Amino acid sequence: MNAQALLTQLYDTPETDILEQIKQLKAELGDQVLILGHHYQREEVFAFADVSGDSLKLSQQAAETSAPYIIFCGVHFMAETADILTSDDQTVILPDLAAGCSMADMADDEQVTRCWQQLSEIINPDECVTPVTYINSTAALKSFCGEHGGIVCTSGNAQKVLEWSWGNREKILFFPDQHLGENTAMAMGVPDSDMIIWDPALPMGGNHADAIEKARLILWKGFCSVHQLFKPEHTDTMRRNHADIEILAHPECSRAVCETADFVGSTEMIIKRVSEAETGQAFAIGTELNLVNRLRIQFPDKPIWFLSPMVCMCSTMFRTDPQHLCAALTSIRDSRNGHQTINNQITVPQQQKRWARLALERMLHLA
Ligand code: CIZ
Repeated sequence: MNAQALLTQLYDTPETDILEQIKQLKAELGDQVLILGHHYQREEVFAFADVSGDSLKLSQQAAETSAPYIIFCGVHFMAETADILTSDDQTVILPDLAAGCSMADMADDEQVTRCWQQLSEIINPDECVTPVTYINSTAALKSFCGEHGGIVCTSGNAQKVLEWSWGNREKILFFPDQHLGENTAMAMGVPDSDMIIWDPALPMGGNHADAIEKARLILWKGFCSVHQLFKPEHTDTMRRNHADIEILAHPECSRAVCETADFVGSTEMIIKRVSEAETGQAFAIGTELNLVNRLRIQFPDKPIWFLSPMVCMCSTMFRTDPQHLCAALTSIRDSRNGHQTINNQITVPQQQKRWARLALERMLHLA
């Protein structure tokens, strides 16, 4: 049966049966398959993850596993990262190919190469700029960083990566998320006067030559469409309505929001902060809704609110549903039985893999 026909059939099957099929397929395939689940995944899928975590933890896991098949319940850049870090005889599968990341799409290879060329009209970027890409980026950009002496970062290690980068060269070009770069630099005490924004739609990113010469941090104008929905007013409302509430914000939120928060950190750091708090401590959390809902269930003794009154759910993370996970497992089983080829395999071209792996390995060594 082809992939589309299988999915159509699965959507006509009651969800309880699908969950049972996933359980059986997992048992049948055993250690041939490793399921990685990002914190932002919906509960029904997250429950089947062999390992769950943020992209840093999951990429470390991908680098270490010897399982021949890895199903990445996450988005496209995460599966690409897993393919870069695994060996050529391991197969990485993204259950729904439409699970992308709008932020990752805000910087492409052509735009970053153009930026590098424009910078070279003023400075010598290969001598004085470390390119740093957030892990939420395409393999092509990770490859760009590897080739130009740069590195990858996640929200869990951005400060370490910036320290490493400034240790090597005097300037950093940080893409695609302005906010992670800006919030991390602020926390490190970097003054505003050392940062400029690079708008890829404008010549020279919208900057004068003297500003580029002076800048230590060049921030790409990109953002997460979920985290940008949190506003400082949401913090004000929470503080007005709940005494002693702690506001936790993800560093992809705007600087204005992070400045109102008690704590800014990655998903792993947010989970740790909540788990280590005293019973009764209340929190309002500014990050993806699936994670906040999971924390509510895990810590019923700690009142937890979602920071925004609106629903801010990552629609692309939400795409991976039990039907797609079941189809991915079925495709592995059938291909092992010689009945069909694997569906939705993610394969990064070899010429990108080499440099992208170097940029990722630089990061993993720091961790
Ligand atoms: O690093 C990640 O996985 C992302 C996208 C966010 C976080 O803080 O975990």
